[in-house]
Amino acid sequence: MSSRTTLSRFLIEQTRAHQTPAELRFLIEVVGRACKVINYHIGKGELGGALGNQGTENVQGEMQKKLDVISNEILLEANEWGGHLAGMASEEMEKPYQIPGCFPKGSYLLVFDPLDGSSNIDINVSVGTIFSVLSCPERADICGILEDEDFLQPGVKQVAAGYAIYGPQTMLVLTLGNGVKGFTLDSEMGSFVLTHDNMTIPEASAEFGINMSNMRHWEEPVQRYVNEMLAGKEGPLGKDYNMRWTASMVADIHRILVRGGVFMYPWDRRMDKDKGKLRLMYEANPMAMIVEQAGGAATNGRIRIMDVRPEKLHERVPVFMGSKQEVERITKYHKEKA
Ligand code: AHM
Ligand code: MG
Repeated sequence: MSSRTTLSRFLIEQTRAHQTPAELRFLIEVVGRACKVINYHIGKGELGGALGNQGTENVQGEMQKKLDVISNEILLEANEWGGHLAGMASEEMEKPYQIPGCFPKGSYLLVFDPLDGSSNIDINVSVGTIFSVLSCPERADICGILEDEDFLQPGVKQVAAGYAIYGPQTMLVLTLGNGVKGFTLDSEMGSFVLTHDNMTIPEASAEFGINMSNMRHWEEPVQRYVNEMLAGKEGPLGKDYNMRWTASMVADIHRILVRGGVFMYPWDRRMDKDKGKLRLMYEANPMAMIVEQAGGAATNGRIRIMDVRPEKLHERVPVFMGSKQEVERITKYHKEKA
């Protein structure tokens, strides 16, 4: 019988080799289990009656899909009773989720975007779940109510980050701060199996992803950067670039982890000063940790995303991440303009 490394076995081995705390190991297992349940509901699609709008708006003022709400519930319910968390925060909820008093509390905070790319659900294109794990700050009244401030830690403080991608194959991609591992869901066995042992992003690439329909609203450094790529072999870079954009950040970042490239969601003139579309805590920070752990880079155009000090739970940030050389070039253009 071939010995396959399941997520559980991988986590136990992490404890032996890197002293990963048992509580964190349990947390990751629970998130993995919740992602399997989300995967089940997404896979059912119309058969499960879960497609379409919920008819409500989230804190961001966006229309919620039924599956946004279902995925959020699944993650909350799976994680509230195990005693590993002090609290949770979700892109879909205005305030932090308090662990009910009947359950014990742990020392971690779980932050997530339950279903990223949800505009793609109804058209049967990959979507995902993004999560980030922080330590709960030590406070005397830790048994009391968690405040937004408890979560407002820069990305460098993350102890783990990951995403599940629900696509042709469902995968869990994970970092505990020592490289990036990819696990593929074996649906018959019901387990995530290690299939991508050392995910790395090449330093150079010739592929970019950005919503080009917003081009007229970008600032000059982004216009310059993209125009140079569009100029191809005949331009200053002397090579042709390819463009890919799925409008699911999880799918776009997954592609970059597999074959390189750069992903961008820049500031544009319709946004608040220095802000972006994507959320720092739920999307940018966890993806930045994964991308950096895979040898790539992630900035907001000026500084490393993981160094941004969050001021609000639902703060938004411009995002440039992927192959190092590309991210360094676009960051340089921003700095030259400053
Ligand atoms: P969501 O979390 O509500 O799905 O929004 C985030 C998504 C990202 O996955 C994606 O990169 C971006 O929004 C696409 O937005 P748009 O198509 O508006 O440019
Ligand atoms: Mg999202």
